[in-house]
Amino acid sequence: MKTTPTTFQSAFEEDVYKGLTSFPKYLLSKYIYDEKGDKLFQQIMAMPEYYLTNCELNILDKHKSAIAEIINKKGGFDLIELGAGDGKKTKVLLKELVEKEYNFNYLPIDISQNVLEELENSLKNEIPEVNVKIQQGTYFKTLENLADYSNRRKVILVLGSNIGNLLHENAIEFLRNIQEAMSAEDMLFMGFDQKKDPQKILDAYNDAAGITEAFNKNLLTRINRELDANFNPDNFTHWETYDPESGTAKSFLVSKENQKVAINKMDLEVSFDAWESIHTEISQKYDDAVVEWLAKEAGLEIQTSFQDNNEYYKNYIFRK
Ligand code: AVI
Repeated sequence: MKTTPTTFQSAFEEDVYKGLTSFPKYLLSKYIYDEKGDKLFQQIMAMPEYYLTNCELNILDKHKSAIAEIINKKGGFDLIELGAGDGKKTKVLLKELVEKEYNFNYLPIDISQNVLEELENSLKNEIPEVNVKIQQGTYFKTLENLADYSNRRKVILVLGSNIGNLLHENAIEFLRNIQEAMSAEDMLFMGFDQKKDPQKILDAYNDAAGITEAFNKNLLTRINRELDANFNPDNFTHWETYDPESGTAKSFLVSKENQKVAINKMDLEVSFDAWESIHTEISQKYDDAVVEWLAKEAGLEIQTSFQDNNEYYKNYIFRK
C-alpha cells in the first residue's frame, strides 16, 4: 500500500493528491485556468449558450449612467477590479466614467500578468483618458494588501459571477475579506447569476460544440503535463447537473470504464470504477434572499441592484 507523501513539490500536487485519494473524488476548479484553460474560458464566454457574459454586458450598457452616478456620488475614487480578464465589460463603464469626466483611477487585478498587459495596451488605444495601474496577484493577497496601492475611496468590482464557483461558506469568507478591506464610504459592485429555467443553465454548461467539455477535461491534461500522468481524457465523460432547489450547477468527469491512471511525479496510481465520478466545479445560481443572506453574514448591505432584460442575471451594489 502506498503511503501519503509527506512533502509535496507544489500546492497543485498536494491538492490533486487529496482530491483523487478522497471518496468521492474531486479536483479544484481553480486549476482549470492554465494558459489553455484561460483560452477555453474566453471561448466559453463567446458561446451562444453561455448567456452570462451578454447579460452582464446588457446590464452595464443599459444602466451605465445610473451606475456611474452612484459610484461617483462621494467624489473621486479608485476602481479596483478583482479578476479583470480582458476587461470587455468593464470598458463600457470606463467609457461612461470618462465621458462624465469623473475623477478616478482604474486598478485591474488579475492572476495573469499577460492578461493585464494586454488589457493595459488595449486601454491605451481604446480609452487613453483612463489612468490605469495594473497589479498581478491572487484575490486573497490583493485584499490583504489593498491599502498599499490604493489610498482613495474604493469601488471594488467583481464581475462574471465568479463568486458562483465558491461554496456558500467560502463565498461568505470571500465577501468578508472584501468587507474588511472596505471603509464606510467604499462600495462593492458584484455580479450574481440568478436562478432560472434549469434547461437554460444546463445548456450553458454543456454546450453543443464541446468547449465546456474541453475546459473541464483541461484538468486532466494539466495533470498529465505537470505531474507526468497518463489520463486519457476520452475515457471520461463531461457531466453537468443542476439542482433547482439549491441553485447549484455541478460539473463532473465520469469514468467510462474500470481504469487505472499513473501519476508518476507522485508515484501514485489512481483506480477508477466504471461510472465513478470526479467532481470538478460548482457554478452557484442565486436569488435575492440568498444574496441578502450572504451579504449579512459578511457584514455587508445591499444598496441597490440592476438586472438584464431577460432577468437572468443581477449586479448588486453593497456597502458596509
Ligand atoms: C468563471 N466562472 C464564473 C464560470 C462559471 O460560469 O462558473 C466558469 C465556467 N465553467 C464552465 N463554464 C464556465
